[in-house]
Amino acid sequence: MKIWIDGRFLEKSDAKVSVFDHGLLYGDGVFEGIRAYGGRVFQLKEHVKRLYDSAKAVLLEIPFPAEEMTRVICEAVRVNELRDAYIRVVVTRGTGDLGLDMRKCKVPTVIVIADKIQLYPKEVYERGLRVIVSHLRRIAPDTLSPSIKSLNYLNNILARAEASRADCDEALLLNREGMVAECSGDNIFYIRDLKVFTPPVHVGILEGITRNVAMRLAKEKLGLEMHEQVFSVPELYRADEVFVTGTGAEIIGVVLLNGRVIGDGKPGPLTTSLIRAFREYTKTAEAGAAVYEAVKV
Ligand code: PXG
Repeated sequence: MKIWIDGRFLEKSDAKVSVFDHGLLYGDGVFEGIRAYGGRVFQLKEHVKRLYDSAKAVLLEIPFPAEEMTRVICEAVRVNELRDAYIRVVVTRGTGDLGLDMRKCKVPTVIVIADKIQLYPKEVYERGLRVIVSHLRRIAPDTLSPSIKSLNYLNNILARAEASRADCDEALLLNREGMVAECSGDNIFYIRDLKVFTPPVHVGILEGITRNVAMRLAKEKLGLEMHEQVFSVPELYRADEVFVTGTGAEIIGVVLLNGRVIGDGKPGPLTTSLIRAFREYTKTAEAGAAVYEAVKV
């Protein structure tokens, strides 16, 4: 596997960062997780845009323009001869000294990893996700905005660990007001009476790219009403269907929440239709940049 780091492709064993990199020392940096389906990088423009927005928000200047990042991401897929892939783009503050001062970090470290995708096992899509509500609150927008995809993921990781220890797959986090925010690595939706609901961005969530696609497909392909609305946990208990969206998960039905069975305990019919619509969409030209076709032109 070849990894792009600071301007060149290196073998995995040679692709290394300094122990003085502030990404390691402080989680000072931003990242994106992106999928490729059949040689198409899914929602590439949207992911690159979010990366540059995240970087800007933390005063991190990526040392080349978005167009070049787009090219590097496609090249990383091609060099590794991947079609279905998981791509991780990481931009750290770079190497500095042991202090917090970002001015000591002169050059950001930029890493693009394109690897084989490890899908959730098929049975997870079939049996559905078991979720707990975490005791941890989602980090507040006035502390570190969850809309910034930063390298500080301990809030999410500790919530996920809580889920694992409770023999569940995912953890749902509430905001400081106790309203539903998002899961450790996914956005959350519910369906009731043919209407679809998801928390608005101001609740304090990552504006998921899969979330935005799912919202569009629910409206356009399934003909459902879509509402971005603030809600609390009991509304999920009485929902017809609950599902999560994310680059890793794509779309997965939730069947158990804090010990309450959702719907009839299986992924719901509309969720299943939405998963089908999503899979179809990933194959379309509109869904993302075709990295192998790009070579020919
Ligand atoms: N909320 C949070 C906190 C996330 O980290 C999402 C929502 C969904 O966003 P996208 O844009 O991916 O639809 C995420 C992203 C994994 C994995 O391995 C998950 C994410 C990122 C990277 C890896 O499960 N979730």
